[in-house]
Amino acid sequence: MAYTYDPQNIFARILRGEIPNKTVVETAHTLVFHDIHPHAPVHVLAIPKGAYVNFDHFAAEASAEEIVDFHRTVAQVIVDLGLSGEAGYRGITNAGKAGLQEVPHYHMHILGGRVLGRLVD
Ligand code: DGP
Repeated sequence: MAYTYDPQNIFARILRGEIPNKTVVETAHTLVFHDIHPHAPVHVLAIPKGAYVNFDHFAAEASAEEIVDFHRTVAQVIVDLGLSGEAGYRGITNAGKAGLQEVPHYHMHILGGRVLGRLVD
């Protein structure tokens, strides 16, 4: 599969420091920041720093180091924000047209802080 990445997408611009963000944590390969339109008391976005359009692009082409860094960072944020264990959370990634993806840079939404609705459609 050939993936086309738009370097002008909003998250690329955030990574270049052209648009401000409320950072939760930044590592060598990953940035986690607060969603501008939160759908829950906790709603953060985790993105790899590399130029990947969606999950399947990231999983297919990122290095093992990037993939491990991303997931370990997300796991630490889940703990640090008090979502681990009983509290709970939801991790979601939208891709393409069917997934209603708005920003074409791979991101995982992490939501928590309230009981979330069921995924119905
Ligand atoms: P998605 O539909 O999965 O592509 O969701 C994109 C999310 O990105 C959406 O929840 C709103 C958020 N978002 C869009 N623009 C910005 C921005 O400039 N800053 C931040 N922090 N979040 C943004």
